[in-house]
Amino acid sequence: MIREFNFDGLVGPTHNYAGLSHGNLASSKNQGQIASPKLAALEGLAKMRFVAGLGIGQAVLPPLPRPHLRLLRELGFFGSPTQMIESAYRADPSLVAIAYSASSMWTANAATVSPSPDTGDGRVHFTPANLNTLLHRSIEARQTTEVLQQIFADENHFQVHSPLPFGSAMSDEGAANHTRLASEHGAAGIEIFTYGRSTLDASQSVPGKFPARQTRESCQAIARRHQLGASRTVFVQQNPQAIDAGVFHNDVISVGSADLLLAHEMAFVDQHKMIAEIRDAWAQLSETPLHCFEISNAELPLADAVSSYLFNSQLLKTDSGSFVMVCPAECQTVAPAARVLERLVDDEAIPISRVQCLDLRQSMRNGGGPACLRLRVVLSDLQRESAKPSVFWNDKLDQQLTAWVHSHYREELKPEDLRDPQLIDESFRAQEALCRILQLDLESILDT
Ligand code: SUG
Repeated sequence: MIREFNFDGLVGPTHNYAGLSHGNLASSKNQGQIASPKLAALEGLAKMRFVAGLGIGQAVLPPLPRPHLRLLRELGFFGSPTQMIESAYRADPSLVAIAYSASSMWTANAATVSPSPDTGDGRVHFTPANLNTLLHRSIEARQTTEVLQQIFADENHFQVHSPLPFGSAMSDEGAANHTRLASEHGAAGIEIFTYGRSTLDASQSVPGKFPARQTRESCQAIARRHQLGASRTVFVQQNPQAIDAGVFHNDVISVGSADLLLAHEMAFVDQHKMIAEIRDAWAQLSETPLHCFEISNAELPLADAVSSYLFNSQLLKTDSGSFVMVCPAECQTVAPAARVLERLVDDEAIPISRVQCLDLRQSMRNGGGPACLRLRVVLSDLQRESAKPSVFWNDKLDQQLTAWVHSHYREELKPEDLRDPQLIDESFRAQEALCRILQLDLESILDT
């Protein structure tokens, strides 16, 4: 059997609101707020528990160790970790926030993943994202590569590539800009790559208010590395108007899984043409229908799509063949979004049988909804058995992780708390304890 596993990022103990992501409206708006790392981590665990309870594959990825001391050293700070944090804080507190960022929780940005039914060599391919656009995210790339290599070590089944070369031309944000459609998870699929700009084609690179984080060239490179057939890949440009309205990743404006695709009408450039291209690619692969629905701007204005994060939902295909849609709780308070959800469930033509809103406010305040918090990996039984068993969800892991959060996480973290020397040890001790639970080798992940 071939199933989808949702690898959720555990929220790290230094979760905070530093306003580091220009173009991500929630991150800018909440800069300086008091964060609760404990609540954030517990909200994340509650989501995993819910998804696992539906019978969907669930697993975890660890937070990356923070502070990232190598970064501070590379920026010219020296001495003990305490000395480096203190001198960096005096030079510029935002450098400390960058070194401490818990942004690895958004594992939709960890990598792009192509499952074996799609790849030329029948292995699962991973390209860790270089996250080149923002410094606090770019420091994830090497550590994520190491984590994925430890979990998916068996080269008979998996290939974990290196991230694409750093530099603006190859900017890559991972699965947040990648959608896989297939009649069922185990069937051959089409992979839709979304990009904001092209470095070679100036007409696709009109500068906007906010950065376009993904390039067409990086998408093409990943498709080549993953050995995807040309007739089964579609490259789609994000609508620049949407990026300027706060759609910094495509998963803020469209979502797809298996044979269902939902997109806001302002998601893509030449949207009608692109949807026709997706339908054509689908028709060559499958005789079953592709359920593709566009939500109009009249029904859900772009600003409400961004504030509710409706498209950042998880579409989970259950054994019955219908979908459960896991949405952020904000969809209940943004009236047009609440009405869209009602319609999606009521409409017989749309295979969504249930909507579940979950409270993920701690992550949402940094622009990370349910879909941002997970990386989808489709695995056969044999592949599942070949991956590291200790990262897969079960009741025991749930209890261990819950206890771990309660004993290592602060209730509150203010921006100035990042200067507190005790946080360094606290954070690394939490990481050591977690690596023992997940049986990961911390030394190799540290990237010192
Ligand atoms: O890259 N926020 C993340 C949110 C990522 C959401 N992921 C997806 N859409 N898949 C980002 O903008 C904010 C950190 C801060 O401001 O402290 C941040 O990095």
